[in-house]
Amino acid sequence: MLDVPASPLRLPRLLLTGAAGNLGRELRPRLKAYCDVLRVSHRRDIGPASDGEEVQLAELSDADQMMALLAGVDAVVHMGGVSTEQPWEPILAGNIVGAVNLYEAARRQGVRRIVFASSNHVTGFYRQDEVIDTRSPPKPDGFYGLSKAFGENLAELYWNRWGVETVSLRIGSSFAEPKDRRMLATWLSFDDLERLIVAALTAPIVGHTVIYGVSDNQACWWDNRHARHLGYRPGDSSDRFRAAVEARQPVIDRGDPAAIYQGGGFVKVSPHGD
Ligand code: 15L
Repeated sequence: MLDVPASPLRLPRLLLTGAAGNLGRELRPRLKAYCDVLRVSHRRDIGPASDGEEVQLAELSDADQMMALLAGVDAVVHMGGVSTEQPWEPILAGNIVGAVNLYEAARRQGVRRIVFASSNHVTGFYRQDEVIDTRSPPKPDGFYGLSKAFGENLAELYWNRWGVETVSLRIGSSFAEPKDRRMLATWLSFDDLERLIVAALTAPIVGHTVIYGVSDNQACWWDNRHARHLGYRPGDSSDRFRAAVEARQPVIDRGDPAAIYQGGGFVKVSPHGD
């Protein structure tokens, strides 16, 4: 958790969706420092509200529930929805219908800014020997990455047509520490995730900005120069884990698609279970 006594960011009411997910659980205590009231939401029970919180359960695919969820909210950190490769039906409900419901509710409730948890899997079929930026054409590595590309396009539409601002975070691998060699390049520490969200909420104007969510790793495939205006400065790097990760995984199979493409194992997960 960052030490934020003089944070310039203080929103009256901030909504966190997907509060019971992996990153939602990590963000829930952190985001409280940046708002008077943190509204936390998930589709299933997440227990009672603690100090400075209000809990409101909602199903992303239910337009009425989403409309109620966004009432009175100043900004949204949208971590809800499906976060791995899965069959089409749950992805359709959570990430396609759910995203449309979220943006339509934001438009009608007058919410000005959304921080959208997109994913590096929008561009997962670029190779690990390529460096890309946020204007490189999407190359999704599955239905999940495709749904996140849709979410980014939706954000672009709602900005151009209706002035709802979004920062789309193409999150790399946000875990306590990198788990394998790929994550030495894709790792985003929890503190850097917090820095990134604060930058996304604080920058005076963002329109629709896309940024890769990644720490200051020595090896990296993503160039964030088109998002410099956000002022995101990572404070962590995967380098201190390198020796341990390489010792754990000394050999890379160069014929394995997971070692060739940026999306890693996602490029070979079948959404059909075959
Ligand atoms: C993601 O988008 C997933 O939500 C997460 O579970 C990780 O697997 C991450 O990508 C990754 O690429 O490592």
